[in-house]
Amino acid sequence: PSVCVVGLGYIGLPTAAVIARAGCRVLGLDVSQKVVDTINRGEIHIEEVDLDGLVQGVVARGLLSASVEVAPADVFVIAVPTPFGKDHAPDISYVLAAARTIAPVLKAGDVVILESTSPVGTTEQMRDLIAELRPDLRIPQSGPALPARETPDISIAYCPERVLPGRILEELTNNDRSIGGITPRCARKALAFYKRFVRGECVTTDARSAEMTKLVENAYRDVNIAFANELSIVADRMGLDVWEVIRLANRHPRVNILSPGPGVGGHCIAVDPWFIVHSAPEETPLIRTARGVNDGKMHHVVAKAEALVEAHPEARVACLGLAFKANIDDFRESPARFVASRLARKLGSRMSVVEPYAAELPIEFTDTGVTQIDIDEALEECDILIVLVDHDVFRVVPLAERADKLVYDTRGIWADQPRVVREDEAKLALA
Ligand code: SAJ
Repeated sequence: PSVCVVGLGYIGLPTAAVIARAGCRVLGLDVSQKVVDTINRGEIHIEEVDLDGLVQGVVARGLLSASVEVAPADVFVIAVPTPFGKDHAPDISYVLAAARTIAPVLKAGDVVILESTSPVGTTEQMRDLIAELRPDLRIPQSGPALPARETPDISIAYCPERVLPGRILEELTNNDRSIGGITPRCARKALAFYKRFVRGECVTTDARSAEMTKLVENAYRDVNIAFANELSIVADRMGLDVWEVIRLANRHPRVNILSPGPGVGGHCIAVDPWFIVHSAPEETPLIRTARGVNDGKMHHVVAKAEALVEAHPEARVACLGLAFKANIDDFRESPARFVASRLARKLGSRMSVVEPYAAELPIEFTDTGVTQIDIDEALEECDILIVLVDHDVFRVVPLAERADKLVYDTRGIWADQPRVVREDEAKLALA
């Protein structure tokens, strides 16, 4: 089939490339002419492992091209952003805009699949909009199937992406997929499409269940990280090493505590739980509290780091990492960046940042006096090391090279290092 992928961002572009690699002719649609031009040159505008070579290959073979203009296709895959607006209300306007864009070129037999993370009911809203815009087409209705002779012209389904940044290409092919049809027939049509390029198992369900599944996956992770973050704050208060406690507890066959950190970043885990809370505000005290715990952890880390640097006014300070997680160059919604920029305002030229994945420091560090140095310079020049991201390049620094440093390791990468800041030290510092 010919395929049109709407939205060529972190999910859309890799998805378009993987579908093209499976031999389908793919048109990628984006609102940005610049993005379209970049892709048509066989280049990419985002960083993702092995994506450059793949896109170059499928563009060169004529299997993938990009455009700002929609064209007819057999399958439409929508992968546009669904941010939240005021009061954490989900904003599905990009999804509806995508439906408006494709509606004029839809024809009988087409399959429309929504992949964007969406509040429950979005696929039906998209269906209603298409029905309104194209009264000439028979659009599938939820509920009991139509009589056979009234088979709808269009199939509509929801199939969330669930890939991990940094492993997108691998997970796009190998992860299982939940495919939720507006009707069972819609789900089967979408299933046949995913079977072309997904090696993982494809499980069919209804659209609303598939929508909720995606939100639940990320809320589950958020709640579990919140548990770890809360433990780390409790351990600070009790003067315990949280890493030691977690390591020991995880030896229990049915316990698997995640890792505390400076907070939860990225564009999914800190966002998606709000979609559930917004749909059921009264019934979601746990999910809402978890969000609060994870956001609160950033402030806890700032306070603790400030106490440490204030206790050592002569010390030079290095913050290690700005990315939202390990080994990637994505600095948006990053708790590490939040903490470092708060400290920068206070410390100015006393502070440096080590971030091997950034060519230069983000805008908020301009005029603060903070410099960017590499890890070796930090080990030579700085007395206090504040670990904010667990990049592998930091992890491999041996104890001997940091033995004379004061370390605040928010990620536990140096949990072997006995000189983590304890509550008693912080109290001393505050006194
Ligand atoms: N984090 C911790 N402790 C942990 C694990 C993560 O503090 O033990 C932090 C990370 O440092 C980061 C944030 O949480 O700041 C999120 O990182 P992540 O690696 O857990 O997830 P993302 O945001 O990169 O990708 C998630 C994935 N969802 C799940 O694992 C349930 C991915 O599979 C989804 O496709 C993606 O969200 C998405 O697009 O929704």
